[in-house]
Amino acid sequence: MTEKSAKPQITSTSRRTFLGAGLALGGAAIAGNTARAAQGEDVILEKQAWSQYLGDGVDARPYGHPSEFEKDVVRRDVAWLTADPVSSVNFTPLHELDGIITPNGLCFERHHAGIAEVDPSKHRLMINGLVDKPLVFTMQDLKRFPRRNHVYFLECAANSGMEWRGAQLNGCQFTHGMVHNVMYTGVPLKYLLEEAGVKTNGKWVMPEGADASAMTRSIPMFKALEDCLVAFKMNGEALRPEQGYPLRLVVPGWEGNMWVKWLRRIEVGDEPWHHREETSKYTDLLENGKARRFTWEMDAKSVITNPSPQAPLLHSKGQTVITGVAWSGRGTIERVDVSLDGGKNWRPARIDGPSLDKSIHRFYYDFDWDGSPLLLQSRAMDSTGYVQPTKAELRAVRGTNSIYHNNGIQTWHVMANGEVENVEVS
Ligand SMILES: Nc1nc2c(c(=O)[nH]1)N[C@H]1C(S)=C(S)[C@@H](COP(=O)(O)O)O[C@H]1N2
Ligand SMILES: [Mo]
Repeated sequence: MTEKSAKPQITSTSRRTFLGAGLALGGAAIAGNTARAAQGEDVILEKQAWSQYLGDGVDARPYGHPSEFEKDVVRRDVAWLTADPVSSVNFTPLHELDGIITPNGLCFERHHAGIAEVDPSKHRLMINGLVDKPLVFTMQDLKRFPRRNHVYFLECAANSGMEWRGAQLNGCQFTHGMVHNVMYTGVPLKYLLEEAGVKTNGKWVMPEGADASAMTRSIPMFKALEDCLVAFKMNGEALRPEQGYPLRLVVPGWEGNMWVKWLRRIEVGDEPWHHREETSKYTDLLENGKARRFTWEMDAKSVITNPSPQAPLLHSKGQTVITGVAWSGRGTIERVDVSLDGGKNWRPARIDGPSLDKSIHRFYYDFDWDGSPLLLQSRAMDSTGYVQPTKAELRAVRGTNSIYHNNGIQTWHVMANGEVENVEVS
């Protein structure tokens, strides 16, 4: 590890737009910090209402909800990205989560035509096209096939897309929150294709959604047979309507757009369809005017979730936990490094919790903060040896016209008062 002393240049985001709730951290919250130890002693001696009265009974909450004190832990949208909420996106509150699983009610949502409210008794899955025997399955039919359980991340290819040209959104919820990590239960698509009998010239599949957008994408047959799932459960319970109830396609490690929700049909063909979502969208315009297409795999990426602009440090120095998430569409995360000085020096972080293929990994860096400003970064390396690039490295190859597939290293500027802002270093 070489020590360099040049001070990095910081390009700060404008602080005009404070997004969402939970950000109004005036001086008060931080200034009052030193008084907390003494105040804590008073509170331990006080008798609280909850120890003097009976609580709710087991009949009060047939479906559980978080504590009312957690009411700010919600998905949020960004006003200027939401011309119409039925064709928009909201973001996972990554800075409020820990471990690797995203709770069902906090998984970000991306809809092109709103949330379809599908009656499962009237829902069917058809397999047609280049097959020996076109089939139509009911939900009950699907549940008679052998099923599998897998934890996978889903990342929208547009995640961090607003940051291509510079630091913009103040919070990892907004810069990185188009990702969730869920345990799916479903039937391998391979079994259903085998049941229908794919003809020898069947080289592609086209999943179609039952929502009003009739979302369609072309997926090569090798991927369909390798690990795609037709899923009906998330984290043990039925899919949420937002996530495609009663049936969604799971396309591990590949861009979220291909994970068709409210899945109603899979057509088998001999070539890709070149539909809207794989031509005018989800292609990356390079500097020379050519576009990359079929950029299916999600490259290794990481972000520090705490501290971050929505989650400032509330103490002035001393024992401090830095934590974040890392994932790769090509396998597991082998290693995450953390920098406190904008990428000059790197130290290995500790990966904790399950290390699963194409799943989010949780990392920690525990250190003694001296109270001085920090330029925090994290850098992931996946099981193929691929290392997450800096934003400068990414722009050198891909230019600045892109929206999709921004996996560049994120920088958070932690100020001496504990507040954090989105910046870029050069
Ligand atoms: N039927 C259908 N499937 C869809 C979409 C949609 O609008 N309709 N959006 C896609 C996009 S762009 C993404 S990123 C993911 C988002 O999944 P989520 O809402 O579970 O986060 O679903 C994909 N599948
Ligand atoms: Mo997406």
